[in-house]
Amino acid sequence: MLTVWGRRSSFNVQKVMWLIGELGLEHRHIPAGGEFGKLDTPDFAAMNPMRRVPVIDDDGTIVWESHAILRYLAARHGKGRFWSDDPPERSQADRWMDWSQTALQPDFLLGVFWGFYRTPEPQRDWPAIRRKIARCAEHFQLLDSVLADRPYLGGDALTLADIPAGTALYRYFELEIERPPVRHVEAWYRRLQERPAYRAGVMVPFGELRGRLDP
Ligand SMILES: N[C@@H](CCC(=O)N[C@@H](CS)C(=O)NCC(=O)O)C(=O)O
Repeated sequence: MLTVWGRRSSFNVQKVMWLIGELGLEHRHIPAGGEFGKLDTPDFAAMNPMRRVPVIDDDGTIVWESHAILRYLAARHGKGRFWSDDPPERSQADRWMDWSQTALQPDFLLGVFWGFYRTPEPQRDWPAIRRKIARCAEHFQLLDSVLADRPYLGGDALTLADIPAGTALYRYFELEIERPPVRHVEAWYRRLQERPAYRAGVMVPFGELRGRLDP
């Protein structure tokens, strides 16, 4: 049996819940982190010394770090569908996953989502927020040019390449911020919204997080 720990409002948990939905895996979900706590218990620290969510236990195999979990689940249960066995093809997914984690996520999730949305209005650092919004506009324009000739980041079908960056789309398009027109990204977002696993795992209303700097 697969068990997943993590609150559904967590961006990193959402990536994992989306893939679990795509794979149709039976699982048990245990809310943890934020208001649900549990991360400071010895049992949780024994699973993940970083005391962060998501964490999974797949029949005794414990994995933490969202991208490590995505790769593990795709390799273990995906039969090459989301993360190819062929190294050149697999690198298509890996490069977009790494780019999302090291470029898009710091600018969008930390810079914009935390800097703007999760920070109470009087504490917002507007020059920094504007710089990060502009960086995100550049990131999404770059993705727009890539998606001009393919429906998904890795090519013709959904793969792990889409999951980290695709998870950012719901919040990016819901926030009241300036965005450049990015019609290929918007078409990709519409394609993702047609997937029940995306709607269930990622399109989780986040109003409760506004102006809250606690986890
Ligand atoms: N690099 C880690 C980051 C994990 C992380 O920072 N998770 C956040 C939620 S997105 C967390 O556990 N925050 C503490 C909390 O929710 O209480 C990953 O990708 O899994």
